[in-house]
Amino acid sequence: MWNLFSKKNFTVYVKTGDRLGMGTDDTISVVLQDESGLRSGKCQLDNLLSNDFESGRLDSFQIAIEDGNFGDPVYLELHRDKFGFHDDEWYCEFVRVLSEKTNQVHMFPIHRWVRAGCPIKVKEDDAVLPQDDENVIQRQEELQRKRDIYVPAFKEATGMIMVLNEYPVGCDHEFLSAK
Ligand SMILES: [Ca+2]
Ligand SMILES: [Ca+2]
Repeated sequence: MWNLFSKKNFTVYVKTGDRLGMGTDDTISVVLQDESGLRSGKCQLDNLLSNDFESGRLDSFQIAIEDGNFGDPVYLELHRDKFGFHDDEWYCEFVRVLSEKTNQVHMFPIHRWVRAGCPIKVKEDDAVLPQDDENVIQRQEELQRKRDIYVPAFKEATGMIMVLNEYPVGCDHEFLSAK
């Protein structure tokens, strides 16, 4: 029973994309889930007096999970909630979680824009192909969103150079390499 009284401490590292506009001042939170399905609460990542999640930064945060039975995280949910009226888009490269108890590092690749109110759920070391993606609906929504962005822009663009210039930085990688 002693386990119930020992918190689990984690250090959460978050890498923000390094191009202009990729940083945010919105509220960022994570939910961790272990292999037995236990979920942490929504942990807000916020360092006092620090401007977190700016372009190119690797920020680190300490979080504690009260439930001592919580194991090591295998799933991660990443949330962005608007801080003000402005929708401050954020591009996250990855989240890495260090368990202080086991000294294990858990890597959660993100490599995408995180939409306000639409949490991204990723599995540890997730490198699945699109057709094997467990989060099919999420993937479809992303594709639809890309179409919404790209289609009107293509009509107006006169060539690839202009196309590249007109897109939000970071959105173009998957799309262009998939062609
Ligand atoms: Ca931004
Ligand atoms: Ca910030």
